[in-house]
Parts: sequence; C-alpha cells; structure tokens
Amino acid sequence: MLGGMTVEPILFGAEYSVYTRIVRLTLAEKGVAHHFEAIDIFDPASVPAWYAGLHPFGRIPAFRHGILELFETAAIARYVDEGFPGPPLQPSDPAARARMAQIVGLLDAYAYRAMVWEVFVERVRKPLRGEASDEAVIAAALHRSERCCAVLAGFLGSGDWLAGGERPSLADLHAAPMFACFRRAPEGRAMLLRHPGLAEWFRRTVLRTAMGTTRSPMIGDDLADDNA
Ligand SMILES: N[C@@H](CCC(=O)N[C@@H](CS)C(=O)NCC(=O)O)C(=O)O
Repeated sequence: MLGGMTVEPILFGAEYSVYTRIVRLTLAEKGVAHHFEAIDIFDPASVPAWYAGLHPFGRIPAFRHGILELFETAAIARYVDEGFPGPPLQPSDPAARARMAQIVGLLDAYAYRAMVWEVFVERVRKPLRGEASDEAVIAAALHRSERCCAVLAGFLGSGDWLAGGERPSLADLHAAPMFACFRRAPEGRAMLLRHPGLAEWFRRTVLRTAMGTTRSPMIGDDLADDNA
C-alpha cells in the first residue's frame, strides 16, 4: 500500500452518480475495503460545508486515504489501481496504457455530457420528472455520441476490451457507467445495435466486472432492457 497507509479509504459521492460509480467499480474490481460517505451534490442544502475543502469544484466523487485527498475520477481510479493489491487494471505495455488514458480522456471530454446529460437525462429522466425533453439537444447529442461510439468501436476492433488485452482496464470501467445510462434511452440502444461489437462489449463488461454490485438506483439491472 502506498505510503504505508493502512487505514481504509473513504469514497465521497452518490450511488446515482456516474463518476462515483466508476470509482466504486474500481474499488470493487481491486477488492479494496473502503467506507462510503453519501454526498448528494444535487441537493446543495444537504452538502456539508467541509465538502468544499475536499472538492473545490463542487462535484462528486472525492476520495480520502489517510492524509491523501483526491478529486477527479481518473486520478482516483489510477491511485486505487496502483496503490492497492489486486488484479492490475492498467496495461503494462506503454502503447496500450496510452490508449487506455486516451479513452478515459475522450470519455470525459466528449462522451459524458452528450451521452449522459443530453441523451439519458433529456430522454429518460426529464419525462419522469414531468418535464419535456428538448429534442434539439437530443439530436445534437446523438450526433456527438455517434462519433464517440464509432471511435470506441474502432479501438475495440475484434477484441474484448477497449484498451486491448485479455482483461478489463480502467478504460472499460470508465466507459461502462456512461453506457449504462446511454442505453436506457431508446436512441442509445438503437445506436449500440448499429455497433454490435460495442453492444457485446457492454454486455461482457456488465457480466465480467463489478457492474452488478455497483448498480445505480437510476438504472437498476444494467441488462434489464436488453431485448426492449
Ligand atoms: N471531472 C470530474 C467530473 C465529476 C462530475 O461531473 N460528477 C457529477 C456527478 S456524476 C457531479 O458532481 N455533478 C454535479 C454538478 O454538475 O453540479 C471527475 O472526473 O470526477
């Protein structure tokens, strides 16, 4: 364990949160015992004042391990992988590792807002709240989501995992919670059907990683609507 820190880490976040789920998945895949402290970032009145000291940008998740405090999911996931025993979640080959980092970067920069907020939230969550979906936002986001799917399908090729190799990596764990939301929208499911390799990757990831034990209350069973 890095720095000889033997205390259990604490993850601050919410079970409904895509980014919190990425860290929960990473901790589960590594088998790291930890504490979970709920922070409902979308109910600002419930967020304790001290949380601003942990995450100066007011997002979730945040992470504490002994004296180390971290925010930004990709950094937390890398620390969990490198700082704890358990199966390695990053390729050792430099090129594959760079591809993994590239995928994590593109998911953050180009996929999350389009696939989660502008497709899933617009199409699925807003109607549940009695609000109208903004069709123009969805249409533009589907265009950007298609680019993400095409690029990821290209990286996947005929392999099992996004960064290549025989095992899931942090790239798969970063992508899966975003796709779990995206495919809740009919347009997201239809897009995945047009990228069958990616659809099969999602199914494989759900079945062969800790997706089942880190379910989001917004999603439930990630494969429930497989035939819908
Ligand atoms: N760059 C951050 C993004 C985290 C993020 O956007 N988290 C969402 C929840 S999944 C959040 O806190 N949203 C609150 C808000 O946008 O006000 C990371 O990698 O951790």
